[in-house]
Amino acid sequence: MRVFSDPAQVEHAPTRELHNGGWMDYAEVPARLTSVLDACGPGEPARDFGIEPILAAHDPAYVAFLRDAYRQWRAAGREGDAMGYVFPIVARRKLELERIDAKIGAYSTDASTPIAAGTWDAAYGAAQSALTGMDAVLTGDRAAFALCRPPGHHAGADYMGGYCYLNNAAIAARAAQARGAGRVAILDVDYHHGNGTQDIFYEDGEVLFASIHADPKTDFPFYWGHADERGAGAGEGATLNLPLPQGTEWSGYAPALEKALATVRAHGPDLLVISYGADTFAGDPISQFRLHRDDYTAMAGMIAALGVPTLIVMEGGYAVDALGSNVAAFLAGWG
Ligand code: OKP
Ligand code: ZN
Repeated sequence: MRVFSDPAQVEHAPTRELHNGGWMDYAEVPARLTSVLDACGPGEPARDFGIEPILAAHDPAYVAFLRDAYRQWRAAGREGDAMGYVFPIVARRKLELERIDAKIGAYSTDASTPIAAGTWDAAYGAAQSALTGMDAVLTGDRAAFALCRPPGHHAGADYMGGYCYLNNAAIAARAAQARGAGRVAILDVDYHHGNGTQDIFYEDGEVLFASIHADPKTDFPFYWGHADERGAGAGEGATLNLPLPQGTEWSGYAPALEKALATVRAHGPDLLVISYGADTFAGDPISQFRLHRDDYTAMAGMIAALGVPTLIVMEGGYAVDALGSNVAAFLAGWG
């Protein structure tokens, strides 16, 4: 399977995140990328499809903010990574804000998504990796792997959050639709619910969003991913959330996957996008499922059996030393 990434993706290196009332080392480290490249081979560089396909999934004012935020942060005299400390729940879009802190708060959901010097270039490169992988699938590959970093599934049309800035899976799905793949299914198997992806397609009946994740009653992102969220308007019924308890092993995971795959099959997709997170791994430092390396091959085999052209997009996975072999085990499911 072809593997795509962009060299700029390693230049995103925030130093810390706010969690449990204190500063923690940032878990979404550049070594994640090199761990996968070491295990899967160097792959191929992403091509540049420009800003347009990014704007098909994201609000232009948000993209402009993201692009310029670090410069504004430095211009305000700040050191280190840009991070917000006030998060509005009302009037988010209507205000003409000036101070960088106010803008960051208006465009983020949390304090675990800092903007560092290399953030924009890395997020842009990750989106281009997803677009390049999508191009491979649309031109005949039965599957391709976009080694995206930073990840994307917590980013909405106009907000960042959960280590995510641009929604790589959503950008690729929109690009596929623009090129004629009308019906798309996005299956999110990261440990965390893909709230940004869900949000972008919530009222879109052409794009199915199905997700298996830790119950948001106990896990980030808390406010999305509950079983009663099923889409709205034309998208009613095209969102499927299957939350599972902490401690879930393959024996509990596999039935949920069967259910998600039955829903994908019923949707009749021309194309499948997998948001793949290896943070369901038993050894993951920030997550609480108990899957093992061989489970990823079984998981992928079940997905590949659908016989639908598939783009795999990298999301989370924080056990850095095991990440490469977990990803390789997943890709091996396509044979
Ligand atoms: C991103 B992805 C632990 C805090 C965790 C953010 C989790 C983001 C996960 N240091 N908060 O879905 O893997
Ligand atoms: Zn995750």
